[in-house]
Amino acid sequence: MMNYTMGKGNFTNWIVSEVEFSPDTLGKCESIMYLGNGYLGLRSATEEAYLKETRDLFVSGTFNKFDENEVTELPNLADVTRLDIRIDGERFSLEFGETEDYVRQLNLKTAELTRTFTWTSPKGKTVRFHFRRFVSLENLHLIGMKMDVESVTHPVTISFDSGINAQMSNTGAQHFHEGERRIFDKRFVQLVQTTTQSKIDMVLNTAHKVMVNGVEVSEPVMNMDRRKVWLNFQANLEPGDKLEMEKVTTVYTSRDKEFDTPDYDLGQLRETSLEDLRTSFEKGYQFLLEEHQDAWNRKVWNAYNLEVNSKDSFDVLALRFAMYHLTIMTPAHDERMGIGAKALSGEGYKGHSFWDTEIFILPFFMYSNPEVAKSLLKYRYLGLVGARKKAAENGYEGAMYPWEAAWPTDGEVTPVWGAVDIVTGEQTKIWSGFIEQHITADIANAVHQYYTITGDQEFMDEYGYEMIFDTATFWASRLEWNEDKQEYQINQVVGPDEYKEHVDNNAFTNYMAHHNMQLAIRYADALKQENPERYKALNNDLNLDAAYKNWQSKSDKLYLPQPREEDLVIPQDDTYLQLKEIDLTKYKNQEKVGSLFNEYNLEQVNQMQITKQADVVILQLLLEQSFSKEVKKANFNYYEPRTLHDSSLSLSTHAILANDLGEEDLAYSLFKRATEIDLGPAKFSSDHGVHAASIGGIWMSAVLGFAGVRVLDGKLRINPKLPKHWDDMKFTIYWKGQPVTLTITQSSLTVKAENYEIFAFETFGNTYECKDQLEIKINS
Ligand code: IFM
Repeated sequence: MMNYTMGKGNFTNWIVSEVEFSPDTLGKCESIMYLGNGYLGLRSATEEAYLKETRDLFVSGTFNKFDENEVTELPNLADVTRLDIRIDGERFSLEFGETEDYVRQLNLKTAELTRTFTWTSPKGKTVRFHFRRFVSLENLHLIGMKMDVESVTHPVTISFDSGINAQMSNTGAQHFHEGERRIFDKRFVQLVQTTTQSKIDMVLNTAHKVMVNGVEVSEPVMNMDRRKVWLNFQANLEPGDKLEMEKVTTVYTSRDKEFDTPDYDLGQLRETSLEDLRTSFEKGYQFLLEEHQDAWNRKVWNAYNLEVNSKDSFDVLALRFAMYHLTIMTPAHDERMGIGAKALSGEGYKGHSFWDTEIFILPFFMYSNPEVAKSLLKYRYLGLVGARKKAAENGYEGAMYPWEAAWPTDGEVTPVWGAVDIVTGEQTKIWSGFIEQHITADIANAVHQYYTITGDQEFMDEYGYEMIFDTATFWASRLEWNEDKQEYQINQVVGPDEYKEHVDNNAFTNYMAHHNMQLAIRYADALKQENPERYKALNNDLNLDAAYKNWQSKSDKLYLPQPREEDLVIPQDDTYLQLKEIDLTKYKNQEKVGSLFNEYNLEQVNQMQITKQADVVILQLLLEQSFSKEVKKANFNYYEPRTLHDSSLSLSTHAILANDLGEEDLAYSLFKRATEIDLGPAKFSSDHGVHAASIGGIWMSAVLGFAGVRVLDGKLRINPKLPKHWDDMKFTIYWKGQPVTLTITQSSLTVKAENYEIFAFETFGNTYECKDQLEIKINS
């Protein structure tokens, strides 16, 4: 059971707590309380093992393909968190005996996980446990753990096994060769393993310090087994005695930038990682934790100074939860890596990146930490290799981005088979990898957004233009000419609404493809004028002169579904509005997403006006200038009742649109639902990992939604409309490189140019110039 209000004093609204243990709902806290730093992701499984646990440790970018018939995935590394504890010979488990005062907490501010409780064994011996853990933001390779045990009622003998356990898998798929184990100086345990196909070496080192009442206990018993190396410690405790165990681990891989070089040497990797462990171990848990906490303050909380005063403190916690997760999910250290749809918190979606990054996560970084946004876009630039491969394989030109991406050069990695078809009993085919193509335009749009917000010309020259041009070339080759209608169309696709497969002219896809080609035309025109040398070079590589003619002639004739005359509704695709309708009440009120599939299979759902997630509605957010307020309202009102929000990407989009449309109460309630996707009380929704995009959506709902921050026609626009529950909010965004602090109340907007550089913005139709600080009255 969750509790959200246990944080007191400096930690008010910083603490997520679990106050009752249940061995049947382990996935929830394992995921939402996971620890990481963008390099490592450590799922928060309990120290003692349970049947339904999922114990995962990932290193970003270390993809491996288990066999020919499976797609590449992030392998689950050896585990260092499990402790097999015995009290007077009885196995410690919360499934036996009695537990009191159980609290597990993730402190978002310090990024430390703690767990405390008093346990009385079946034989009546009471001990008090206190576990602590962090994954360092200061040293990305480092994991710190601590266990304190106090005997309360009886003299007891405590024994525990701890080490490195590589008897792990990704739900059965074993990604590593057996490897090599070694214990140095009876203390420093090392495991070296190599992935089976990508041949990435991983080195884990761990060391323990075990003390009773401050005195280190004698040498442990050393053990090795197949894929496992561990130490056994034993100590006698009188009532009041305290055992303290510190365990420090380092993780390095041959994919780390500094080792992924032509003169790579495994010996050097082992040496460096062991040396790091020896040095870190000397510092001790508390010192390492303080270094880590300083890093969180410096890099995160002082940098992302988002403050909200809400009558409902859960809102504040949820925004902090979002920023915590946005930090730990992002491999900011390496532009060869993207963000997984389940972050680094679970095996769901195999660590693959989707459009989730560009549409739902990048806005946070573009406005709050543009350097990280750049790194994430460079990942897509490196992905041009895979995108060109995919285009060529499908008979197209240019760059066709994979629906699911792993290592940048891999190309398409979407699995082909999915969940059970409840009618046929067969596996459902996943069509997204073949025909969910809008991601290509989503990425081009993100490049454009990044450039508009940051003005980063160097990025455009080196990477951005090429991405926008070659994606436009893909679309030009993808369009199909309809002779009868004398127009281009895009047929046989899946749009954002994945409940409609093989549709023609999905509005989102057509508009975004058109936008992609128009961007290419605009940028090519500008580049010819402003940097003819660069244009010439790109023209040589990409045959731009010919491509330009294609973009122009074809985009002009691309069919863009228009609002119907009678009700202004834009057809989601050519057939949607003619499909039958069913009563969706029970699915709209469902406890668990996807309940529709208990009664229908996808083929049947394909024939009904049921939308999985924002489709036309998200189009109206991304290309908002293309649609009038009346059209937006009509489409929101038409599609929302038909949308089940069965994808976590849906609610935040609807919250933002609802706020734009003046439906403030609805907007706030949709925002609340979005904040609860992972953080809320639902027990199983995060089992396979957190919903990275929805977490980005929480931030978007606040900043793009309630604060009304947008880029329109290349200009900054700020139309705030705070929920009634919020007294004020304050945050800093970067506009063209300058930090700009916005303070918003129910009746005013204050804009402060932190570097005193003059800039213009628009608020409710008026243009302002600010070079210092400006306060504007707004109507509440
Ligand atoms: O990218 C999303 C998609 O839009 C809906 N299904 C889940 C994917 C990963 O989050």
